[in-house]
Amino acid sequence: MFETIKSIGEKFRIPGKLYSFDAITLGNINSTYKVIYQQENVGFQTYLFQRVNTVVFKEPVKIMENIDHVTSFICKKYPNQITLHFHHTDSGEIYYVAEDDCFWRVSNYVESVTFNSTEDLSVIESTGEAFGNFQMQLADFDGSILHETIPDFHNTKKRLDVLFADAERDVCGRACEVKAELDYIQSVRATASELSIRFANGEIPNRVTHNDTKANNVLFDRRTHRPLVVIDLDTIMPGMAMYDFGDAVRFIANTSEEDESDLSTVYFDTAKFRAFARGFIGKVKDSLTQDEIDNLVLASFSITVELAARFLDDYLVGDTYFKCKYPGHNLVRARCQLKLAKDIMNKYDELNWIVRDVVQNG
Ligand code: GN1
Ligand code: MG
Repeated sequence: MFETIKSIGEKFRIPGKLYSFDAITLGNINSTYKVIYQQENVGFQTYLFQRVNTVVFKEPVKIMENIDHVTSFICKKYPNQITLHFHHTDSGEIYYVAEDDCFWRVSNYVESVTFNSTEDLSVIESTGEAFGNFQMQLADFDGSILHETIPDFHNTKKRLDVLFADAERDVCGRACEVKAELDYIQSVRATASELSIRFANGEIPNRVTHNDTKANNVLFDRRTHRPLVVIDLDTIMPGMAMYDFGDAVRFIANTSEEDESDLSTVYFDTAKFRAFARGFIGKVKDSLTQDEIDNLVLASFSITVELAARFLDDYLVGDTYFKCKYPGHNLVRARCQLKLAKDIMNKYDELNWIVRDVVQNG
């Protein structure tokens, strides 16, 4: 790997001598490395190297175009804000396709800390502020210039249709193991699909959204724990604002990890939900419609069921999409998300009440 990293660094004209590299294993799709160079007169300089998963992102050049548009826009509008900068190759591109067809990009490394899970409600509120702010900053960005890099990425109805079609085909012979999960998803299929159907019919505003609002996609200052920058811009596309909210709370308000196998520890934490809602809604409430606000909880439920369906589907077709750390990892992930979805449903009225209270009283 050292030789690969070294040769990629050369393509991006990184000066100095490659000193060390470490894999960052948080993502489920791309491969990311923190790479340190020793440079004359500068000392140690850190970069982020990423190999984009081209099975998932079939047109990676389009992703880079999207990212370029969005980061340039933010950079121009808010020149003092930290943004991601991508390095150019000799031929002036912000990516490099190696001989083995691997797609590489190199950006600045922002010294920071991220939170996978935290009990600190003020960090959770700040995460909400960061994603809400991100959406606000892009409110006047022309979304029509963005490519839809993964078509129907958050089209819950289609995701569920795919799941049931794959369960029918059952290429790995695993469908018999997941009958209970399929039955549950079938029982909530209409409810979980509702918003995506309304969105497709043009009844819900089409906004520029992040589409992967996990808490660890916000970088925080190590000392002050204030948000510095929102990262992972691969899935920036037109979408539903409330799904960004929902995706964030299904991750941050989980009392356990996203892939917890001990389901007795998996709950949807209402205090964490309130903290995130305060941060997010505080930033976006004047731009969201009443209908969007009224459906934030349904969106949280829907995207949780959607992700469960995506994990379950990947399990059924033989684990080809998400990186797995052990056999059955996708099934564990799916069960965890389903447990969470059920708990959101149990707390549905309380969560809606919290949203109303946050909108009125902050
Ligand atoms: C994937 O690789 P990562 O962690 O950024 C996935 C998201 C899922 C997430 C679940 C392009 O994101 O949609 O919510 O895993 N990204 C893609 O952890 O499918
Ligand atoms: Mg991502």
